[in-house]
Amino acid sequence: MIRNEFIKSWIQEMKEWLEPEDIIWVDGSKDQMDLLKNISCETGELIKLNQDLMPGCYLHRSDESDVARVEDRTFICCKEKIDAGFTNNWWNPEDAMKKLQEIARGSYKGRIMYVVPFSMGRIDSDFHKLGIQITDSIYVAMSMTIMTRVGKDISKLLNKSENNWTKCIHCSCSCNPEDRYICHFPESNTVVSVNSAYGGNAILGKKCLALRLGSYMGKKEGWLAEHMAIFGLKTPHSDEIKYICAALPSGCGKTDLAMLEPSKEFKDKGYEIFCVGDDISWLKIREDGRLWAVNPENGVFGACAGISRKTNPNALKTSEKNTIFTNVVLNKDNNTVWWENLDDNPPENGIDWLGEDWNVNLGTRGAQPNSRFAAPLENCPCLSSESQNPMGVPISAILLGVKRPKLMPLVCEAKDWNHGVFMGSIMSSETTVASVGKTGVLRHDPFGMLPFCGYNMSDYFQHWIDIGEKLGDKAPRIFGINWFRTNENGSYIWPGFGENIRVLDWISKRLENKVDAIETNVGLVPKEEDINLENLDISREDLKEILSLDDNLWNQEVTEVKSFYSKFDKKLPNELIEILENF
Ligand code: OXD
Ligand code: MN
Repeated sequence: MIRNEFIKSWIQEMKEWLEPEDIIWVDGSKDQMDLLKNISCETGELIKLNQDLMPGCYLHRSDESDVARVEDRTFICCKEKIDAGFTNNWWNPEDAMKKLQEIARGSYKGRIMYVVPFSMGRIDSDFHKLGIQITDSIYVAMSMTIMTRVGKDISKLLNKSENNWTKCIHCSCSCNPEDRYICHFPESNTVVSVNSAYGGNAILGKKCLALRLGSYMGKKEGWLAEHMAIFGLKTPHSDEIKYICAALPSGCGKTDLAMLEPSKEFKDKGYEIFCVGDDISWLKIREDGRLWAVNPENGVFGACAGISRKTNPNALKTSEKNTIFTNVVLNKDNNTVWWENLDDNPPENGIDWLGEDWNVNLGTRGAQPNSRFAAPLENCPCLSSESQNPMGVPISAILLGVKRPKLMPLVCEAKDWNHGVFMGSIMSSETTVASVGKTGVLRHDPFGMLPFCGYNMSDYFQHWIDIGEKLGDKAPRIFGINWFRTNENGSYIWPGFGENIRVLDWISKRLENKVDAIETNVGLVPKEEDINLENLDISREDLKEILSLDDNLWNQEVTEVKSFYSKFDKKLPNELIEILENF
């Protein structure tokens, strides 16, 4: 029962604006979730899958035009344009709100307004943020229940929280791409998303609160909100599990890394990975002077494409129960799901993501390339025992990953914290299907945060430098990784997936000061003999190639980065400019 007067008057305001037929408060209970699932099966918004093989699993199909994040329609609506910075689309808050009010006025007519009180982060942690999402989409309401923490205890806490929670307004409207806007109002702690029900645009606790508004709050309150997976690494050469954060741009393998199953020989020797989170990390300095990370999410919103028993068995197992799939193939014969590359057994009688009869002989794709699953994090077979620790986990290393077929080495270490911040600031990577637009286009994506930093990026880099200064010698070490170097045929040279444990092994040995490295322009790269290639079908020559840096390409990169840096305002930190000028 909500008694908070701020919430009551906001709900009243929303009712007057959106004109719902009725209101349902979502309480996160299993009974209510079952009821919502039943209702959505009746309306056709969900399809019940084979409950013997996939208990609690459902399939949803989206509007054809609504399958990914829309960066060109995502706005930071703060008073001063400079506070959004040149990497964001800016919109004056009053004009933006006026337009959004027009678009969504009366749009809940004949529909139910689902009210979802939620928390990002555990509420028994000092590190959580409360929000209330309203939505007219039962699918979005259910997805929020999987991805965030929803429950009676959260409503109780909200009662005591006056106006200290994020207002998240979601209106599906007619899903018209021309009128699709994802707007963030950092100064009034509000998100408004209209005309999309795609997770990244509509599950507002995730990218909108935990990253865009989160990064803005973090800057003000002295912590970091990052697009990073978090995992524990156990090796036979240390008694201690080392916790690592990994920033990779969307669609470049954070989930695969966070749930990595080491290849057999490494597993047999005692290497293990424990997943804490696969997409977002909130980091703060705790009393011991170290940087600690929590995963503010409670679920995994994973990409299906590319996931198979070979590439990421743990993600596959994570999606085996209580999961909502979106835009995959329905196998009519056994009522299960399928997507390209899952296995060599495509359904003979399938229905594709558009709802049409389908089989491979048609030569078309069955699943949408950015098809997704939303699953409870607790399903993950390699979940870390620390994943629910309210304190989070202490971070020993930060990895910065890119998809660069020709340039960056397989792995290299930053010379120090500020050099690591420089490495993050110059990250460029190829675009993927996670956002609308061309894929495979190289673009600057500092720290993988280009679409998610809710304020001026010069200030963001400064914030990183300031955090490093406070951490001093307790700062995590920073490493660059690039699994994606290709040969002259365009094939990946490094096998990736479970074999990436070999690179993590080198990183862990660096952390324990067990191996030396060679200083190069990009940072400290491994000696070839320090990367274990035992039982791997890759030659020392190939390894040499992917550890190397082509001087010509590097010089071109420096020129390119200079031009990128010249777009920043005067607040771009001198520490970074000096590093660049030394090339
Ligand atoms: C995601 C993304 O879905 O980054 O996590 O787009
Ligand atoms: Mn992401």
